[in-house]
Amino acid sequence: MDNENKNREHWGSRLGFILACLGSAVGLGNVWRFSTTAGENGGGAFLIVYLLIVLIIGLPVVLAEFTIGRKAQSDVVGAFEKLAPGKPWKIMGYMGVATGFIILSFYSVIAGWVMKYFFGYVTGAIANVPGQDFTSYFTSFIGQRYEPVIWQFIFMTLTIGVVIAGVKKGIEAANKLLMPLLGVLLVVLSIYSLTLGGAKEGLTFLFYPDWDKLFDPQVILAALGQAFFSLSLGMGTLITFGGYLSREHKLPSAALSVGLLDSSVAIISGVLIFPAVFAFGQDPSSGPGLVFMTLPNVFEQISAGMLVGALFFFLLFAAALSSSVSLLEVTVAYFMRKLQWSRKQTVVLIGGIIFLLGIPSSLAQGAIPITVMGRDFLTFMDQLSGNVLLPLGGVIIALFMGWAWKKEEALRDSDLGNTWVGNVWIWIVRIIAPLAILIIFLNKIGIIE
Ligand code: LEU
Repeated sequence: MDNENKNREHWGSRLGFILACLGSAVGLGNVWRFSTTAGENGGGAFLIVYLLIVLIIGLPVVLAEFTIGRKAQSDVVGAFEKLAPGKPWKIMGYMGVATGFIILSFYSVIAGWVMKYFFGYVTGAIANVPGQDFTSYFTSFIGQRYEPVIWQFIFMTLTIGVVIAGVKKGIEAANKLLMPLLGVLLVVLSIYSLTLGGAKEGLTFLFYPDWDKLFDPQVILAALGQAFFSLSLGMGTLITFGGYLSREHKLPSAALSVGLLDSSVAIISGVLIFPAVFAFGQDPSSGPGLVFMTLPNVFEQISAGMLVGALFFFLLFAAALSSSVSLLEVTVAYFMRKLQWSRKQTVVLIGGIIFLLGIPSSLAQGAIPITVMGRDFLTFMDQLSGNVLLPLGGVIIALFMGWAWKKEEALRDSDLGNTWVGNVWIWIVRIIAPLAILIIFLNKIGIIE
């Protein structure tokens, strides 16, 4: 073992590693993005396609990221430098670091809104919204100059705090607490939601299979995109986390657990949101606004609404925090090695820069009209990362695994061995995954409709 490896931080346990990856995967995206996309794309039919895609394309790429990370024992740039010295693959690493910066900058803005709502429910301030007009309440709040930035600052400070504490004492410990809590809250709230009288309609909306849509290319593309975003694939989060894993932990079952649990959380979130939305005659397809403008109406009308609202926004906050921690770690791991700085110094510097980069996203919601290519700054950053950088990263990672490694080494290093599953995996990362991802990519940037 060389010096670098000896001093390297590692997870305390295999469970800690799985929970940290799950924490990264389960985020703001699972709670509303899954429900909205499922609702718009045929409910049950979407669900079938989504689960197949997670299994056939998502999990193999998750396993590829884990394999690359554990083998290299480095950050996302270092991994490619180490495994393919002098080759251009490390461009992927730089792209991953840039994507971490970009996503976290606007993710922390939205997470700040979640915190504002959480405190609104805890203090009861939300009960006094004039005329229960949550649409005006939300739009006037995000349109302010200072308050949303202050919440974004608080959220970034918490993220920074967890990452400073390190891999084992910070990220692993936080997820060991947050993930089970999230699971319990999610189940309790969804059971409660099913008692509100909209269960039949809500579940039909979410699960009814519109069979015509099963082969609809639009549905397949939507499911592919959702799987990708939800599993945090394509920017090296899982490479970075795999880099803190020691040799004795088996990778395929870890990939399977993360994929299945992430999908379960998405489905249970749908079971929480839709029955409640239908029970109170709200619009299930109000998209991103669903959480901030529609659900408060629901909470307003139920007897323990303030408590349920507080629990719901706490759940969302916990999910967002564990994802933001993983985004910050991708960039911090790289700069710590590059600058040879301590973890603390690096986290404060990089976290501070990301906070500053997020300010235009916050201001662009009404305070100052900052637009890029006809979109407000937050939407631009969101689309640039989700629609361009993540899919492209996924293609490169799959191709790297499939073509830059000898087949025998790839099979050995992934722990799959020369089995039929191993061989299927190799062909998925060589051909099927890159091709499929390329199709979403081209579709999203509008080259194919
Ligand atoms: N997987 C996360 C989510 O669903 C997003 C990722 C970019 C950290 O919110």
